[in-house]
Amino acid sequence: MPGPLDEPEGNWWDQPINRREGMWLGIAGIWSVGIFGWMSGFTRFGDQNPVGETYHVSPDEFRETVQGYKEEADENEDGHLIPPDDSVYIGARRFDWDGLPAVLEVDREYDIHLGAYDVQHGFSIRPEHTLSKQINLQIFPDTEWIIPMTFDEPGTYHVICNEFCGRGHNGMHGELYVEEA
Ligand SMILES: [Cu+2]
Repeated sequence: MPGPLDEPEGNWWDQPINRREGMWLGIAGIWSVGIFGWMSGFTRFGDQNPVGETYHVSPDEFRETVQGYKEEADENEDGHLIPPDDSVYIGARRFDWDGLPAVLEVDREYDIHLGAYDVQHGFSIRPEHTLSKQINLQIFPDTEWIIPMTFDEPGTYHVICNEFCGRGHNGMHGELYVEEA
């Protein structure tokens, strides 16, 4: 009996295709075209895509904006920031989050302004009771990204960097406390 590495015998390369093989090739072809269409449909109709506007801003400018926001914001008894209005500013830097921890109200729509002071960072928000559930975004220096966001469940949300940014990356952690109004 020939082994798997032995060449098959006879003229095996120009046999006519049989009915089953043709059927499966057809199914695979239709499936390929279908998922290709699905892919472009996802970017057009899916509401899972990141939204919001982006602006060009220098890291220093953005740092100053966050500083101004922090001075305007209130603090609760634990020293956590309470945004003065619907705008929340978060600056990513090696290796912490400027503007966190912050306290937000449940069911209120905020504009989350994201930016980085130095290198590219990842922005992942995970509810404490379901850490595997997450939103996952990228933050770039030179870009301010404004994302409308509403938290529909109160609780503690962990903010972690998920883009390797240097030696302290694994400790880059902040918190959002979502509370009843
Ligand atoms: Cu990082």
